Amino acid sequence: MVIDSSPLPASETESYAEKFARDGYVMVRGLLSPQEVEEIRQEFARIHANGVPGHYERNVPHDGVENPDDPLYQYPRVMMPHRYNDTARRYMLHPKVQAHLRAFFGQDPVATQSMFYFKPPGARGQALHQDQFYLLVEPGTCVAAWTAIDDCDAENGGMMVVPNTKDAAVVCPDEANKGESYTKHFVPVPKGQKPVLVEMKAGDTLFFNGNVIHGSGPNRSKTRFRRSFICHYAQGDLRRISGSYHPLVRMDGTTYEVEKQTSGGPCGEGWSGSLH
Ligand SMILES: O=C(O)CCC(=O)C(=O)O
Repeated sequence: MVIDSSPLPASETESYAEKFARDGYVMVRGLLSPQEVEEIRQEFARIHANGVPGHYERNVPHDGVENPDDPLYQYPRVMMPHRYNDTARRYMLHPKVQAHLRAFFGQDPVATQSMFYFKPPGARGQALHQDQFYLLVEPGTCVAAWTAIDDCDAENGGMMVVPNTKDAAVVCPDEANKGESYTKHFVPVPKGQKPVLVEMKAGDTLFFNGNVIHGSGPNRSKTRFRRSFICHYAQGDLRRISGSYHPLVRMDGTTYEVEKQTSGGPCGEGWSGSLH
C-alpha cells in the first residue's frame, strides 16, 4: 500500500474550505500521487478481471434489456467496493481526503459510499442529478470526493457541475435521455445557469456537496477510458441516511450505525432513496 499518510497542515486546507463554503464545490489538484493513482487503477483492473461478489451491477438500458454490446455491460461500475476490498476501504479513508472533509464539515466526517467507474470508450454518461436525492442525509447534506484516475475532459466524458446550485432545493428528477445517460434521472438546470466542464488530471479530486447539480456526458473517445474513484461522506453527527448506505464507516475504520431515513424526500411517499 503506497498511501501517503503525512498530515495536511491547516494552511493547506483553509483556502479550499473557503471556496467550498462559497461555491459548494472545489477541486484539489494532485491530491493523490501518481503511485496512489496507479495502485487504485491496478486494484480495480484486478477486481474487473476476477469479477466480484455482490454490489456489482450491469448498467443495463432503462428499459431493463441487457445489451452485451454496451461498453458499460462489459465494464459495469463497481459499487461499494470498500465492503469487501481493503484497498478501496483504505483509499475511501485517505488521510488527505479526511483532512479536507474535516475542514468542510467543521467536524469529523463519516464515509457512506464508495464506487469505481471505468467509463470505457463509447460509454454513456450520468445525466445531471443531485446526490442528496439518493442519500437523504439528515441533518445537512452529503459531500462527494470524486478522484480522477485518468485525465478527464470533454471528449472522454469529464465531470460537469452547475455553478450556483450549492443551496439548490433537492428536486424530484425528470426522465433522462437514455441514449446519453445510463441512469434514468435528470435534474433540469435552473434558469440563468449552465453546466461547466471540470477538466481534471489523474490524481485530482473534485469535492462537491449533495445539492450541487452535476453529471457527465458520454465518453466519445475511441481509445481513452475515464476511470474515477468516487466516495461520499456525511457530517459525523448525522442522525439519518437512506437504507442502502448502512452501515457507515467512521474515519478510524469502525462501523457507525445511524437511523434509516423514513422520508421519501422530494418524490414523496414510496421513494426511499437508493444507491445512485
Ligand atoms: O462519474 C460520473 O460520470 C458521474 C458521477 C456522479 O455524478 C456521482 O458519482 O454522483
